[in-house]
Amino acid sequence: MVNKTIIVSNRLPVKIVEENGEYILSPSEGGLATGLGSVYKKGHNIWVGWPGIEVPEHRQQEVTEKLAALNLIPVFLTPDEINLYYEGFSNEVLWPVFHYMVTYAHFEQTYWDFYQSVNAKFKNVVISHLNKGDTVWVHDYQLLLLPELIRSFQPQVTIGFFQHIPFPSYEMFRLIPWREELISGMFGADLLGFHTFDDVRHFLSAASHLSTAKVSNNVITYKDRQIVVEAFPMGIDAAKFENLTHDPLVAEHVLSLKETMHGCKVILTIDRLDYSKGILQRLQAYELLLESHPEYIEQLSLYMIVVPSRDTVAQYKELKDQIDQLVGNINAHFRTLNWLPVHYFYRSFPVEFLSALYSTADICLVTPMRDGMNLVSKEYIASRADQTGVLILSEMAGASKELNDALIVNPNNIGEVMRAIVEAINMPVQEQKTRMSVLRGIVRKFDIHLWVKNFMDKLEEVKNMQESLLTKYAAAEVKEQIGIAYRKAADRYIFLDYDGTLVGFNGDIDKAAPDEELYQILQQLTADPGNQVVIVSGRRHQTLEAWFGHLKLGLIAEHGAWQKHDGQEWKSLPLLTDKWKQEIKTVLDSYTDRTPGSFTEDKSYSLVWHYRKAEEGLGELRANEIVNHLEATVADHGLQMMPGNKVIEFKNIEVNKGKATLAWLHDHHPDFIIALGDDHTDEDIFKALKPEDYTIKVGSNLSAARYYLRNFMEVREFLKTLSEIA
Ligand code: GDG
Repeated sequence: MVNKTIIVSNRLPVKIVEENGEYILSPSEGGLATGLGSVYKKGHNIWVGWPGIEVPEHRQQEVTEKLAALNLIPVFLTPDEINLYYEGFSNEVLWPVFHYMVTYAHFEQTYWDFYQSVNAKFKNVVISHLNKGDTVWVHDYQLLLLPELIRSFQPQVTIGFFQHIPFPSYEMFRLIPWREELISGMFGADLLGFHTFDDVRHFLSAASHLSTAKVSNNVITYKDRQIVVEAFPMGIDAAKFENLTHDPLVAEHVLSLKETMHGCKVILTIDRLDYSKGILQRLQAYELLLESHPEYIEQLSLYMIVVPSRDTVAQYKELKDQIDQLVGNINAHFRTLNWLPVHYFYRSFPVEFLSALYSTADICLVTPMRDGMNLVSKEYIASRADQTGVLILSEMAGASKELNDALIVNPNNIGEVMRAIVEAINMPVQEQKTRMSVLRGIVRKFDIHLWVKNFMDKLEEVKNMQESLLTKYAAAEVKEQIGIAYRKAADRYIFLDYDGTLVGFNGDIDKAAPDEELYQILQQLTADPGNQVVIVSGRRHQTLEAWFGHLKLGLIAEHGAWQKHDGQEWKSLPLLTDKWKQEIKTVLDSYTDRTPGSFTEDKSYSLVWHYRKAEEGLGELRANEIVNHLEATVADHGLQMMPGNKVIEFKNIEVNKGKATLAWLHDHHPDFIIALGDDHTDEDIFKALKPEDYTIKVGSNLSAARYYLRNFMEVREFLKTLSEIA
């Protein structure tokens, strides 16, 4: 069986109309459809989605067959489903909240019920075509639950998810009554893609607040699976827009447009009717311009296309009325006998006409209040074959993160938008060209084809990473294999980290004392004369002495600054200095004063700033500030700064658990070495040891260690088993 790729989105990339009782299909030419064409049109690949019209049951078979010829698979939806899942939950809950327009949201229980049942309906269609090795790529906010629904049916399948609209900050997202369910739904994917890094950050923040998943950088570990979250800024079919500029039909449109505009400078705006697009505010900026700069009267034309959308919904109808009214007012107020300030069209046009508009417009004004990406801005750039033209772009559009050479504005700042228009009108051609050629380079390079490739390549990479890490879990066979090596050996070294490895974490560092079970395990291990057991910890030597001084153990404290061999005295590393401590401590104390729950631990040769008990998020924020603040000081003193598990540690560069472990082994060649640790300071041990030694990371499978165990309970079980081997 050949593996295939299944694309899933709310809408199929096709337009179906019924003419004289016959269904006529015309494939969509949108950018996404073109980009994904290279995927779903190949081999056995398919695209699953709603065909966009209501099809009576007795004719569904016929439509299904017609679509199958285009590799498209329909999910038929009833009017109720469209109304409640699509118009309702998707467009009246998710759309407004994700665009920071929460006052437009209606949190209706029936919307949610239908959102769940329609996502399940999509799942049924997908799984009826799904085989084990297939890849599924789910698109957008209408299908947030689908990844998990598919995964629960087929756990090994590869699933990618891309969201085309913004992901809001956690404070917005948490308002949704069904927020946890939405996050778990998305967790079904292996790769979650957003347009910008800000969306990624917001998603990771929501994920860490709303689930028990472990979030580290952009990798989420959830139910023993890694989910990668990445930004993939979507591009357009740039070549198509370039080629259109040579189309004779486009040239014809350009001529007639120029005639209509009577030599005025043309400002173009194109949007779907939506409150997120900032259409009213843009009109206000234009009105302000005409009021405060009467010299531009009869010199400018605003060409405004609003594409009809969702106008049966009350809020959209109201917006449409407001736009009509404002355009009417501006035209009534400023028009002259020969000149109309706003040319407004509430309709859509063929792409050749759009291309002509892009070519004609001196300025393209794109000022959404929020936009996932915004493709109009990129299409304008791709259409500027002669490198002139000025793009004014809202900083709230994802595209502003890439298109830095546009004039970037805050769309709420009407005065700033107006000033940007003035700047654009007066921008010298040479500057226009300098900016436009940079913008064109970006739009051409990062086009829709590269976007599809980057996403698919990353998805494959994530799957490979998961598989390579999967083999690292110290499952029963691995433990057995280690057990056999242990039994064969007569001279064994066992290096054990303490916090997080032998005991769980405690908010209060003094409370994580060893318990009876741990003492028993250690006693049993050390009772074997072939074993040399060494605790390698970041803790103070006094603490290790109090807890373990009475046992037959080797002790390494403060990451190696102090060592004690069984039956001997504590010794510190020679030539260490602690002169730097006061300077760093003063800075840390100033952060502690501003971060309730944090404190500084003072060890002989290191300082540790702890924030486990600080408010979630605030601790991380301060930790980042500290890192930035002290970077230079740390370098000056030859120190190292190590961010760890809710701590930042400052210590001399020579002090390192890896070096300490090697020093301990100096001149010894035992026939069995094992090291277990959970923290990234333990990574130094894993890297210092030889590849054939046994190294086990605790709590995560992202490590230089050979294997991992899930938590300290598993470590204890494992050590117990070893200690019982005769
Ligand atoms: C969502 C996100 C994200 C417009 N008028 C006509 C027409 N269009 C085409 C444009 C452009 C597309 O529609 C609009 O794309 P946008 O990106 O601006 O906006 P959304 O539809 O809201 O899309 C958005 C996008 O997903 C992709 O991820 O960028 O942020 O909201 O391609 O050319 N096309 C034709 N006639 C028109 O009159 N033929």
